[in-house]
Amino acid sequence: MKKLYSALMTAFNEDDTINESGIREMVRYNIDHNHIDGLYVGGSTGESFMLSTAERKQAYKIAYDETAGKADLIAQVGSVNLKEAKELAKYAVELGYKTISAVPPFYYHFTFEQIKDYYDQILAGLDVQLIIYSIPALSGVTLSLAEFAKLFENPKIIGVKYTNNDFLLLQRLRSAFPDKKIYFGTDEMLISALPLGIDGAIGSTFNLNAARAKAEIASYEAGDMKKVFELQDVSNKFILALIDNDIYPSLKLVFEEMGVHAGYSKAPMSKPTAEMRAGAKKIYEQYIK
Ligand code: HMN
Repeated sequence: MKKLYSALMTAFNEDDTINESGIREMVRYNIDHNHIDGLYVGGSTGESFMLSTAERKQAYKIAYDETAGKADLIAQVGSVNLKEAKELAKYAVELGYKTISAVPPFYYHFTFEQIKDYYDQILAGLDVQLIIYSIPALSGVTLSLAEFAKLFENPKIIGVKYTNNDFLLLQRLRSAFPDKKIYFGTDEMLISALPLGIDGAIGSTFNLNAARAKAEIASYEAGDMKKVFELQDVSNKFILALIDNDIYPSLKLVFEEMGVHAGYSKAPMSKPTAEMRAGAKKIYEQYIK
């Protein structure tokens, strides 16, 4: 059965400090209402690359406590500061995370050897499994099939969170590595990834749209492609409306409409304007209510 993970958001107060109760409410909603298989903590959706090391640790801890074993957890520890990535990985493992994930080191156009060494160093001495976080559009790092093969030689590297619309590479990865886990990360293209044998999906919009995504996966498994298309079509209207309204703050605004106090996004992300609030209310009424 394919798994669905929500990419957990980090709730902030208006002054950009972490809002602990907001994170707890979103975790609970995912568990109690979405019956989600797992949470991806500290990724892009968590606005993690704007957090201090201490704040990233705080987010892992809150998510771990609130989940209380009721869903799988993956801690994204990647950082261009390798020392920070290692410290975060160690911390997550000490908390009890069984799986971590890491974006490749970015910004400086590192060589593949440097990228490989980064992963090996993060994993050295830790009893944990790792999922590569491949998101070329944001990280600027594209890994080839041959490079994935070299990274996968490390038995602790069990798969990839694939946020990339290169479906040829996705198909080649599935064919070459039937035993590695592949979690797809472009929610609006789930329909195209399902036939390529993904193990599941991890995404931001599942926080609010899990029921529709699960129904899409179930329809795919039942062979009902007409239904798969219809469900993806509604999901895409919802996702594109969120993107138009500024996705991360808007996901939180829609949560607020549902009575889940998800707080704010952190600057330089926008604080909601009256127009964004009105947009989110409309999205809620049209697609979620
Ligand atoms: C994470 O790292 O938190 C997310 O899982 C990333 C995830 O792949 C999302 N990508 C980005 O936010 C860049 C998607 O869920 C994305 O938000 C969605 O497909 C809408 O474009």
